[in-house]
Amino acid sequence: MNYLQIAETLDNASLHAKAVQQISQQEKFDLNAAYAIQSISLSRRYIRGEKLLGLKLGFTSKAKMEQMGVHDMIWGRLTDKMLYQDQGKLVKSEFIHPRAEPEIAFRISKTISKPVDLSNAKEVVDGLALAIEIIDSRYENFSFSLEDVVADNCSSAGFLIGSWHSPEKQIQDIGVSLLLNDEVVHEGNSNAILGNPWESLVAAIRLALDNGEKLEAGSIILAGAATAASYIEAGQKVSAKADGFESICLFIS
Ligand code: OOG
Ligand code: MG
Repeated sequence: MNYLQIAETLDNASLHAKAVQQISQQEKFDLNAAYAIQSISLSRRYIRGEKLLGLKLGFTSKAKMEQMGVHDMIWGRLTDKMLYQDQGKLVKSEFIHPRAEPEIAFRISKTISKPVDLSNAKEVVDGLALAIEIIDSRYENFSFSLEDVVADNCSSAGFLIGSWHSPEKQIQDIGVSLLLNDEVVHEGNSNAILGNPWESLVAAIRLALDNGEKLEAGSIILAGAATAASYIEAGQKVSAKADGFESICLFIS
């Protein structure tokens, strides 16, 4: 299998907003190969000038696993090109078949050099925020195997972050929802994320350390959606709400 070629195919699919066939339908490959392809495709982005801003976890909730038919936690990378402003605009034609999902974001306070657990996770975080993630699988029909989606940087395509709050803010057991044109389309509870969204931070740090990925002050981690995702269309306003947080939104054109 030619990792370089597959990374190029996926990167081009994203650049030109044109879906490609699942890799797994052409060739068998394992998760190690998938993460290697992801890493190469990210190198192409870095060469074009994109900066790594942080990491995202995927399939940390049952709602997401069931929607996509995939049952293992995955991780991908977020770059500055993917970042949108709250109340900003997203041009749908720059994407293939984008979906939105509500997320919780952590901001790292200092360079991470060792794993954390639930008892000390807060010590490495200086901000918590509500976020929306835009996912856009580069595969036809938004369908993929676990290896396919990992190679495709876990469908990462965009994200926006609301205002940052103190790490003391409650993110456990809070209602989270996604709205299209101010109508709730998906509702969930933050504890759907690994039983406690802080577990996502613990897992992301472990994965980053295991994979030699740097987490420095200011890095952002998306915990994984607590609800299923919704397709978005031009003309829509997409918002996320969570108890205790100001709602955030994006306008699709
Ligand atoms: C993969 C990305 C999953 C999440 O929050 O679970 C993810 C996908 O659903 O295309 O971002
Ligand atoms: Mg997500």
